[in-house]
Amino acid sequence: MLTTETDIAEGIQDKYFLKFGTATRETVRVFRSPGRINLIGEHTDYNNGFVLPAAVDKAVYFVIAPREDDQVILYAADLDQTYSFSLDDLSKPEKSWPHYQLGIVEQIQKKGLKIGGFQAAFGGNVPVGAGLSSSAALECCLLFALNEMYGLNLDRFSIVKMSQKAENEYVGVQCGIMDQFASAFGKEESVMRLDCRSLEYEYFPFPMNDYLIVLCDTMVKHSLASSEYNTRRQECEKATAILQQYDPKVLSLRDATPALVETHKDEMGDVVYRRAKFMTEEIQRVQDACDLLVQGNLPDFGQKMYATHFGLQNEYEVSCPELDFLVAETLDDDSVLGARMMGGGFGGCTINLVKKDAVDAFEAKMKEAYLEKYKIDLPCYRVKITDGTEEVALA
Ligand code: GAF
Repeated sequence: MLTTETDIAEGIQDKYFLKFGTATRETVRVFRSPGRINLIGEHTDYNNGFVLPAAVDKAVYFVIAPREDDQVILYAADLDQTYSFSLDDLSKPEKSWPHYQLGIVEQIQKKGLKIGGFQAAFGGNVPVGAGLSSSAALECCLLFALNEMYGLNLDRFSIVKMSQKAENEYVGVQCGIMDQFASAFGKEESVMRLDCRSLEYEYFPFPMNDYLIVLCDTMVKHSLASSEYNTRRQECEKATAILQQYDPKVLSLRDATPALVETHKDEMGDVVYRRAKFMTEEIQRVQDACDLLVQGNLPDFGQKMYATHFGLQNEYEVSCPELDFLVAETLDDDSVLGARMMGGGFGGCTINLVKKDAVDAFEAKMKEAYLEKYKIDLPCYRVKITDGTEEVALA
């Protein structure tokens, strides 16, 4: 862990002892799960396609100890709020932050696995609602911790799948598998190409020697995000059903080509056609981008990122004016290799690949432009690629 990360984890541990006292000092343990970035391959996961994410040095931490009763006491250290429940009553509270933890406990019970009560303080530095997937980090972190504490014998694949199910079934967001996978399987200085159908994955070195990854946070948290997300899923399913009539091997858009989509354009209607066009191109783009990475061709890789953005903006329609503005601002900037909106869309961050020696000037320019246009002080995060979910040893 980096020094700043250790500081954050220690801060949460201090809050744990203030809240719960020091009686559990012998049994308390600390776990970390990172947020994620995604270089390319957006909305492809629920179409069984490819993604290219990485875990970053912004993470969620759980400081946790078992209890002898069946009570769960959760202390959200950053909010200074507590929520308690009993293991035999997982009803949904109005307050939304405990939904993730309740969802994890529900998945454990659905698998017929046994845990006892526990008490935990959690928090961290993943910006919430910024598209870095703080929710997946929260889910993976708690499940990983309970797996270690109660010897549940779950491997990382099960942790990923159960965390995704907690989000689908308890939280009610129909997300794909990318975020949980990236958080659990992250590797320092590497991006991972994940096949979201087979869950086969391959790491590609992504050392930040000459370039840095900078996230620019629009500070827009769009209320359309989850309803439009579900609509995009349905539109892709419609396209799949149409194409399947002509080629039974098309079980999802992963199995279709841009040429097949073009052939059946009229039957799909304009909206479904544009979604399917973007999706089949984007799935191919991830493969091409990985070839470019292997060749060390970052300039062309950056151009692929722009192509993804314009597809998400015009064909998939999940961007927003603030994201489009931030990407457009980089177009005539020689220090930027590539930029695009990242994650589900309708707000959150852009991801920018920026020449290292120009990062200060880049951030200053972006902040000035955003302030002038939207009267918002633009947060910029320089992220490092780190390992995935792990137990942390604090001094
Ligand atoms: C969100 C979802 F949670 C992911 O599964 C993925 O679909 C992403 O949006 C878009 O690529 O983060």
